[in-house]
Amino acid sequence: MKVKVINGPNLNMLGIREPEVYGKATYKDLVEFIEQASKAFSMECDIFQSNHEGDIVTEIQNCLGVYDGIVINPAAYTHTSVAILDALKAVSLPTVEVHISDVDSREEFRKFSYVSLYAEKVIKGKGFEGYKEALGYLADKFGS
Ligand code: CA2
Repeated sequence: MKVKVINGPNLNMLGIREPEVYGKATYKDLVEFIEQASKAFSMECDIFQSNHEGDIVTEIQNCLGVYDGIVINPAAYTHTSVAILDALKAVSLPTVEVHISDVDSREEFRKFSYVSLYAEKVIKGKGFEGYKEALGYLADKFGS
């Protein structure tokens, strides 16, 4: 199976600022972690990061007919973006939402997610392991 992993704004800053919230590992470390995890599940996996809402919408649209599932950490757009929710609904692919931090135990505004209105599974507060769990969920679903 083929999965697209999409990371939203500022996740490219991992390891550079706020290590107390997001850990010390860098975005490059995250990419390597996801690539290793996808190999362990014998999946094909492409990883995309953008700081721009429209680019994320386009990337989701381009998944149609190419990927079997999506793992997405929409970052701050989680809490604001109807456009990303609509794009996910439009392509209608199995989607897992991942958050590195436990958004429920942070500020009030992080408790609501537009993407959760579509995602079939949401993983919060498990650090990089959350991405592995998300890939494992899709691997189980497709029996890869
Ligand atoms: O916990 C997560 O994965 C989040 O999606 C991360 C977003 C935040 O807006 C969500 O509420 C929860 C923020 C990503 C920013 O990442 C940074 C990493 C290092 C330094 C600064 C920001």
